[in-house]
Amino acid sequence: MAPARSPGPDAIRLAFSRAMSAMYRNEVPQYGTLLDLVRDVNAAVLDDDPALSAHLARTGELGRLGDERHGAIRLGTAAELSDIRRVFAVMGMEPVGYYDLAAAGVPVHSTAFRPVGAAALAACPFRIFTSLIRLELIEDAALRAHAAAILARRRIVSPRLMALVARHEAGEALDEHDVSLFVRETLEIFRWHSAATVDFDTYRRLHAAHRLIADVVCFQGPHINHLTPRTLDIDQVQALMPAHGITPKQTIEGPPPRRCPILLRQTSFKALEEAIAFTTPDGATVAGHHTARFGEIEQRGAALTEAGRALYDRLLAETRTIADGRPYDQILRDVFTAFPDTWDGMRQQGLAFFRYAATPAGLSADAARRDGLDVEGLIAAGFLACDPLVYEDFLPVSAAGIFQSNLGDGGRQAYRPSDARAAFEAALGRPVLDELALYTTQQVTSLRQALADLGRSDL
Ligand code: OOG
Ligand code: NI
Repeated sequence: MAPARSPGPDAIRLAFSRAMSAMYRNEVPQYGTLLDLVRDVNAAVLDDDPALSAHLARTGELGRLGDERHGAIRLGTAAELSDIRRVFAVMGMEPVGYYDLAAAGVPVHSTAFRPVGAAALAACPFRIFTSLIRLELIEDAALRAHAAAILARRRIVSPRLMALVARHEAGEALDEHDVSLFVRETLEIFRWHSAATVDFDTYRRLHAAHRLIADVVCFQGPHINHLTPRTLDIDQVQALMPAHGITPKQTIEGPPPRRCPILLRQTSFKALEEAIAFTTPDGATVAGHHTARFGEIEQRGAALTEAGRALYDRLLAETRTIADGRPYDQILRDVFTAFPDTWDGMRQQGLAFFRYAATPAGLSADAARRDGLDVEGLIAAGFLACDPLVYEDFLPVSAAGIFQSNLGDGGRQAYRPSDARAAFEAALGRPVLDELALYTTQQVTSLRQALADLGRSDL
């Protein structure tokens, strides 16, 4: 008998990402509307801009665009974070980066689970922004203990799923049947539950401590709270949303619109007020409501180096201190004129990461013409091409803005700064990967290969 085919992590991730999208489309109709709008705008942009199309085809982004999305979940305990890390590992998703949102008044800290290699990213870049609630930030000790006790009772990952994960960890290949079970069981973790696991009074008290705490503690599991498609023109989608019955938040988070896009621009909208059934101590149910799920779109640009990121952070901070009566967008654009807006400028100043490749002209040129040129000389001569690496991660200030836009008033509180990263990594069961190191590796590997192709291993 021929051995059963074993889908690899990329195929499992793609299948899961599609299943998640289908489930969310069913649960949140506005998400479906948004997907259609984004697809139409992307098609129009590609039609109008052949240079952009060619660029995206060269970098592998065109092929993945229709399936590209990120989601977000919020977990309650260290054990949940560790279990989820093991489940996501089956799909080739690793924790990248540490985001301390408490600094921005939101009682969570987070990482992004995503694929890391160039081939895996091209196959399916599905990412999940994963937050762990920080109960230690609840001031009322009795309420804190109550919340911890409620969370200690729930299991978000089924024994069947953990058995599959354990087989994967033991080096066993999962066959088609195992994989479809894996996708089904994993999807269950993130499904919406319209019945709370607590009585209304507990919900109300936790809600008063912080809405996010109620969202995490009072339900059966960590429902997916948004799925975000990638658009090629966020300003256009934002402008078209109202005509499709969607009201976006007022400002787009992140950098201003630019000729050479950098990092990540995002905007969100409130999706639903959900009817919830709460229990009462005598077993009856009471009707209430809760808002948790929303919609979001993102536009991705180039990954920035440490220097580029420092410049971005400085300009963004400067923008936020100016209140001179002009609209925020205009101040943002003005302040960001200090950030070079050409690929050559950003490369020469070491602000963005690039992927390098030898060009056909470079490969066929005389060695005598290539020798003696440095990297910039090879680029100027047309022997070496480079494309910016797309930013695959998230931005803490933007994430705080996305959280807050869906929390209503009182979403921001003052928390004392702390070094919670070590506790987060201990809960996770491993350190998070450093995103700058990942981009550096991609850049260095591609440059080394390109120079070797040009016979210039001396550089
Ligand atoms: C996550 C908010 C952050 C993003 O895209 O920056 C986020 C959440 O609301 O759970 O998704
Ligand atoms: Ni998001």
